[in-house]
Amino acid sequence: MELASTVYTIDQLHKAEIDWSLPQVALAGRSNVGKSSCLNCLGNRKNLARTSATPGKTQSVNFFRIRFPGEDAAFHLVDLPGYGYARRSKSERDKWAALMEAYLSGARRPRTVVILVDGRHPPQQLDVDLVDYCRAAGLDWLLVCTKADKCSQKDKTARLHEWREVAPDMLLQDRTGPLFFSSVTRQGRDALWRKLREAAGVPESVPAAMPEPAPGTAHQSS
Ligand SMILES: Nc1nc2c(ncn2[C@@H]2O[C@H](COP(=O)(O)OP(=O)(O)OP(=O)(O)O)[C@@H](O)[C@H]2O)c(=O)[nH]1
Ligand SMILES: [Mg+2]
Repeated sequence: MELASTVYTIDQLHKAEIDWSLPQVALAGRSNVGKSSCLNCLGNRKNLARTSATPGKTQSVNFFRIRFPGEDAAFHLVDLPGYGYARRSKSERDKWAALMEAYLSGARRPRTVVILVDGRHPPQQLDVDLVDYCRAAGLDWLLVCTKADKCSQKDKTARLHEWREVAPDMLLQDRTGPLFFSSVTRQGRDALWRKLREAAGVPESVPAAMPEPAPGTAHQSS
């Protein structure tokens, strides 16, 4: 996994030398929900994407190129700046909204938006708005509940019910409900990788069928 491009403005988005032939899967969610930490956990790296306890750390759209050892297929995992950080000025929020709109509705938009929400809290209006936006824009989306290490079983059950209520269409994509993920314990990491690959259209290769035993070597029962 490597940082391929960083984009701060709509102008840069149009001019950036990004390999647009690769599928893109974007990580979106409120500031501080753990998008950049999730990316670092996926990539087994500490500081590939910059994280911070102060919300509003990621201010740019960051394209990370993913390629698996021994495979030709590649895709971009895209770390997005978060929304809902109250201490941002109106002009900063407007700039964020314009950049998101340009990216998510442009011709080079992502295939799938992974919507990260904090597993400790019920659905927030801004998260539901993003789900609605994806629906209206015809973008595939999937839900990931972050900070699972801080979620009790009660939290998890509650989230499952609440999100099924808010987004019953989630069941079409995701029969088991939201995925719980922790970048601290790495819970859900393998499952998330599988989902990301599926979303990018580069599913894990199915192991080849077991080779036929060579003649004469088959076990003979006596
Ligand atoms: N306990 C716990 N803390 C987490 C987890 N993921 C992230 N954090 C913490 O949450 C804070 C925010 O993490 P970031 O990854 O920077 O969040 P972000 O969504 O990229 O935030 P912005 O860039 O501001 O949009 C940091 O202090 C992280 O250490 C997690 O799975 N468990
Ligand atoms: Mg970030």
